Parts: sequence; C-alpha cells; structure tokens
Amino acid sequence: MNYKVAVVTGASSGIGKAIAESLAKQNIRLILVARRQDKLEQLQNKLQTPVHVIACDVTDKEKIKAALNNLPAEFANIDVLINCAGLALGLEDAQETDWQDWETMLNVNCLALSYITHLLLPGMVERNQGHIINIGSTAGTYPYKGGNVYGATKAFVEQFTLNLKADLLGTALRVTNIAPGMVGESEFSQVRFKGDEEKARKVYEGLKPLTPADVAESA
Ligand code: 8X3
Repeated sequence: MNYKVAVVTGASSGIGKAIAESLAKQNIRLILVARRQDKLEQLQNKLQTPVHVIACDVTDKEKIKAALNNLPAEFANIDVLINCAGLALGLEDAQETDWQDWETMLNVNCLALSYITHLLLPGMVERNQGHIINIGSTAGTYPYKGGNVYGATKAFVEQFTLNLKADLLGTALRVTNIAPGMVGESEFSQVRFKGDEEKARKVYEGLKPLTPADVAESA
C-alpha cells in the first residue's frame, strides 16, 4: 500500500520513536504525538521527512481532538495510525496496588487508544485506505504475578483489534496488534518502577530482550 501520512502516539521514546524512524525511511509524512515537546522536536530535526508535532497527553481528549481536526493540509489525510502510547505502572500484587496506577493504565492503554482510533477511523473508512497498528503485549495473553491491570489493558488491545477487524471486513483497511514480549532500550521499566533504575535494570538481567528497532521492523 502506498501510505502517505502516519500518526504515531508515544513517539518520544522506545517503540514509538523506533517506528517513527522506520516510517520516515519509507518517506511517510509523520504526525508525532507525545507529552514531551523537546523530545519530539529533537526527533523531528533528525528525521528526513515532513513532521508535524503534537505535544499533548493522549488522555487529553479535547486537545487531541482539536489537534487532529486542525492539521496542516499535507497531514490531513491520515492513512496509518500507530497506537503506541502505553505504560505499565507497578508490579505489586493486585491487593497492594495504588488505584491511581490502575486508572492511569486504563486511561492511556485503553481509553486514549480507543479515542484516537474513534477520531481517525471515519476518515480512513471514507477514503477506504488505512492501517491501524496497535502495540499490545504478550502480557495481554500470558498472565504473570503483578501484571494484573497492565495485562488486562493489553488483552483489551488484542480484543479491540480483533473486533475492529470484524467491523472493517470488506474494506481495504487493515488492523494489526503487535504483541512484543520484553523490550529493552526503552523507558518501559523505568516508568513501571517509577524511576528506580536498579529495579528496572534487574528485569533484563541474564536475558536478551527485544529492542524497539526489532518491534519497528514488524510494523
Ligand atoms: C511488555 C512485556 O513482559 O514486561 O509489555 O509485560 S512484559
């Protein structure tokens, strides 16, 4: 498919950034969404493709809607949506977790992903062209101790992807869930352990995790 414009959420680091870099090499114009404007601008300056930056929390529905409904003309017809913004918070057993962590994961991994998809889907269907790629996780299929709501959000991503496919049957649109296992060289574990570098490092001790570039290769 000859896609021209892609939105990448969570584009400031890790898998989202690696996917943005990979799409830029395919001469796709990019709309990069993440909270950290400085990181997005650094990436924008590095990429050899037109980039439009949206520095915004994906859970801010009003801001996201306004930004995506008022795009410069060359970015307006979006063909590809990479739903990469997502996070894990904590690894405690369910009864010991902080409710706020669960709410944040549900808001980002499920609600924001659904909201942005809901915003962009009608245009894709109207043009009968597009690919939505959701970044899920093996945690959505295989439970582990302390995975609780994080795993459940990724199960949502898997099932949402499958149900979108059912709705889009007969159109030229494609929907894919990429479900990596452990991915190193990203902020995933630093975020999960709230800046505890030692805990974050231990996660990958004695094994060779995937890299963000490995995941980007399959996107
Ligand atoms: C990332 C994989 O195993 O750390 O989603 O949950 S895992």
